[in-house]
Amino acid sequence: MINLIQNIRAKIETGARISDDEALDLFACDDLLAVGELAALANHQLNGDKVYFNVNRHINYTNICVNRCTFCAFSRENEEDEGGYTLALNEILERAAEAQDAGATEIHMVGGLHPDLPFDFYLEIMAAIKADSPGLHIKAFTAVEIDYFATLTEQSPQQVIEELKAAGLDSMPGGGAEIFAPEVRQKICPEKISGERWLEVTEQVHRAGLKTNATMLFGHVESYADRVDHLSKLRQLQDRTGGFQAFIPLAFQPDNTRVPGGKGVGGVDALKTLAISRLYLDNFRHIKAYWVMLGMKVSQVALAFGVNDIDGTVVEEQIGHDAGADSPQQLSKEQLVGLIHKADKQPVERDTLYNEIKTY
Ligand code: V47
Ligand code: SF4
Repeated sequence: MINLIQNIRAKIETGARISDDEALDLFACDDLLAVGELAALANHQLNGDKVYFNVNRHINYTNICVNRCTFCAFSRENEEDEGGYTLALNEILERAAEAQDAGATEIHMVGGLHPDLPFDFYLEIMAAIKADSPGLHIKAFTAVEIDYFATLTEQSPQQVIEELKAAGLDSMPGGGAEIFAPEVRQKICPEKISGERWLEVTEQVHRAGLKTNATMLFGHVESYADRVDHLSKLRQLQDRTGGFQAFIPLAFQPDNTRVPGGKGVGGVDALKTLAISRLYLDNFRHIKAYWVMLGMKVSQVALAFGVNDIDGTVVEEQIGHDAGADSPQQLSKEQLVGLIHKADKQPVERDTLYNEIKTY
């Protein structure tokens, strides 16, 4: 164990890459603080003491979804199901305008794969938000939606991406990645596009000039080897495109879900996973703690475990809260700044593309 930590330290200090086997050994390592210290060192080399946050608003336009992933407590089969909804264009615009008035720089917009909404609806949303609230960066959809729109319109993903870009899409979040391994996907999201397809579509998005994030849903039925495989595929894609901005490990919330044996994530596993992500993904500049899923306390401690981004104000979150997340619905800018300061770090408000807006 001592050898493992010493070897990884030497690699971090010389900028050498850690191997898949070393990443697996780190997952098996009981010395959480040693792993965290290495991740903090790697992060410090990249980002110093800065911790980024942004002022944003999530909008989930519909929870009607043809996929019905077993880990998802948010989705409904149709509008008649209890809690099923689809927002009208004017409701989406109201939320975006409220966000802009509250100082937001970003709209984060994703939703279910609705069986009846036409592709034009999404183009209309993009164009209307841009016309109404031109200051907002629209970060929306994932490789899963792009593939769905391509099927819907009988076009290639490239054509769909170009149309969305022309209508106002500025970048994409990192959802839908889950765990790439096919055996795991079979259990948690059998109807969703394969991991291979997620990577392929994301590569096309990067080639079209849009930045995206990447996520990993962990703490359900996957093994450590599945996590390392997931990280490895992301590192390889990032080597080819450089299009990823942040990596966001999403801690599985088990309430109201249908994952057989899915149990959720403890603090130790969450911190170790964030730290190993920082160590392994040497070509990702940012590792983000998504406080909605991790909770406020683990997110704050994560800042000493290699994390340099703590997401945003969020305002209205459904996906995690429907699955039992006990975090607040939103945080104010002051709460985020306070949380970062108390971890002895430098809070920096950023825009979606990591341009610095203000240092606190
Ligand atoms: O793809 C669904 C996950 C994702 C559950 O890119 C769940 O900046 C935990 O991708 N427990 C959507 N997670 C959220 C997402 C995201 C969030 C914040 C920032 C960014 C970004 C992206 O939420 C889904 C899925 O992986 N999810 N159900 C659940 N029960
Ligand atoms: Fe649909 Fe996304 Fe939920 Fe899966 S995670 S059921 S694709 S909304």
